[in-house]
Amino acid sequence: MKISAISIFPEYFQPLQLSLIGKAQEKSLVEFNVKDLRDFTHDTHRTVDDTPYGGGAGMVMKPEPWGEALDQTLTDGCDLIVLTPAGKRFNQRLAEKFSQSPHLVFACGRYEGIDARVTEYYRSQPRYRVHEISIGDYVLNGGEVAALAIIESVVRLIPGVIGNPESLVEESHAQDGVVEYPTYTKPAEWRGLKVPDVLSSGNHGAIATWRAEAAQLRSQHAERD
Ligand code: JET
Repeated sequence: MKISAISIFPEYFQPLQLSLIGKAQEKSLVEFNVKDLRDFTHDTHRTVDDTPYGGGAGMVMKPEPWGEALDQTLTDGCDLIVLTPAGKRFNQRLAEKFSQSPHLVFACGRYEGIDARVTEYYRSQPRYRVHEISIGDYVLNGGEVAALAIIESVVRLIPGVIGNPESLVEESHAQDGVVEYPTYTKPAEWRGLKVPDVLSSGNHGAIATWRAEAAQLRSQHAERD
């Protein structure tokens, strides 16, 4: 899979060289291509923003640098992902869908957002799929951190990236693709707190029942939506 990102802070993507994702790149399972939006400006100040039509606070990202950057980055059949708090909420189902794509392109906006004609224009091009995506109901200074979260969740689903694919199988059987029961390791007692006896019983049926009940209790306590 190819993953491109366009940002005025390409250094944000440095952590992709670390750990499992760095290894995936070394194994050529994924190829990253990060571009600086300012490289697609033509004025001496490398301007990427301007004042909003209609007035109001803050600055809006100009469409021309985005158009040039995207024209030089998008490929036929790719998925363009625009990070925005107004987008569709990202979840494991979308991570699985994006993991099937040949090429993901992340557009990381800043300030008060990107001129709305940019997504409008690329949506009108049938060779691309455009997704406006939010990672949650809060405001970030830019899309970079949201893109990193999505990239991590997608890349770990690419076959060969995770050493033990059993853990992916276990997750996909669980609700929303997440192991929701509490987990324990040694020691059997820590600060007066004991590991539930059933987990050392060797009775796999009883363990499965206990985990299902514990997951149920946990989901009642977790705040959802
Ligand atoms: C975000 C994503 O804050 C989030 O996304 C980054 C961001 C910040 C500021 C402006 C912006 O503009 C995007 C745009 O797209 C058309 O205009 C994006 C919060 N949850 N998920």
